[in-house]
Amino acid sequence: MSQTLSVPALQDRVEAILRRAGMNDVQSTALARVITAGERDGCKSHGIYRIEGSLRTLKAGKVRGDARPEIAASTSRGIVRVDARGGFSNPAFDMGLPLLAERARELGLAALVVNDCTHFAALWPEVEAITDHGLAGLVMCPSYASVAPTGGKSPLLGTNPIAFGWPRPGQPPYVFDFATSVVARGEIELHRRAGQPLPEGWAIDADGQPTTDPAAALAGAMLPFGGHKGSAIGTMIELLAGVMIGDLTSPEVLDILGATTLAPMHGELILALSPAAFAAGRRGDPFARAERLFEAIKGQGARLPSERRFAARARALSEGVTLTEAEAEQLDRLLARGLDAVD
Ligand code: NDP
Ligand code: PYC
Repeated sequence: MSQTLSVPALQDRVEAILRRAGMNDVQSTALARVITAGERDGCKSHGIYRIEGSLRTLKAGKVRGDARPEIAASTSRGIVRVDARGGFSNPAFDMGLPLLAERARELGLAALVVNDCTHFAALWPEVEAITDHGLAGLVMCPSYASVAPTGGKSPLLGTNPIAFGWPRPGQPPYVFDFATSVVARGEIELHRRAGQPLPEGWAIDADGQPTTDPAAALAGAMLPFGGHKGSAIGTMIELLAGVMIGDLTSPEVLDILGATTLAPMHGELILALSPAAFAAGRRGDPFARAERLFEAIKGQGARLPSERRFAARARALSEGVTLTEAEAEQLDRLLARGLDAVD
């Protein structure tokens, strides 16, 4: 039987599972929030499906469930650095956000660098947290080698997500958030579990031939979105959010991790920009001008990114989140057995 839970009840259940598995309060609270937000907003590839992978990574000793992030020394006022100390990225982001916002307001532009973190989550919760401060946000990170560069045949780049947010006074922000592969790897795994073929153009097999078989795709390589354009943006993310911040690139992550069934450990780059500071003394109010642009987009019948997600959120907050029988059973099993429930 399917089961419907209120959003707070689901969050409590997820948090209890993470604590039962041995995570401390800092890690379990931040993770439960982001996993529940994924489920609430209809983003199945980064919702409760991610719990098992997080626990597997914990059991393999590749992430520290007892980590307490700390603000690290930085060479510049414009760069806030947080050491995740081998824990998950989300509590480290939470810790750095207030200082990031303060510096972005002061300087116009500031960066938050998170080092030595495990990252499995969607980026939009972080982008929305930045827009809540009236700032624009740009967030990116590598993952593990799973995407072939355009013209290549084997996994090298990560699925490297990038997300952007623009604050909109009185209404939800403009936010996009996507992998630089055609889709997130989580989508391929969800197709495999559901026994569904992939659409054409998502992946190649281990011989470099196009495939619609999810298992062959997981053994082969995913493809970048938009051909050479996605390939170049994915490479930029390796450079900015890997090499530049002194952290791991996706091929280095895979070498260390040894498997794509575990959550990847690397760094993350978060930029916050003050539209008010950049536009000062120039034409018009940037927020009013942005609204005219959004109206023009919608005026053509197009939708803004995240509108589907915000609608799903509104539904979940009033009606709750419905889990399938298998999902509800999985949560029960993880709560009852803790780390013994995962390989
Ligand atoms: P999708 O292709 O599902 O969605 C990408 C974005 O495009 C969303 O903002 C979506 O808004 C928007 N969008 C979709 N269709 C339209 C449309 N017709 N018009 C306007 N906007 C549209 O994303 P991906 O599969 O590429 O990525 C899913 C998630 O996976 C992301 O949240 C990403 O952060 C995460 N991810 C995380 C990784 C990690 O290492 N941590 C790695 C890779 C991905 P809407 O949601 O409203 O549909
Ligand atoms: O879905 O591509 C993905 C992904 C990789 C790491 C976390 N999510």
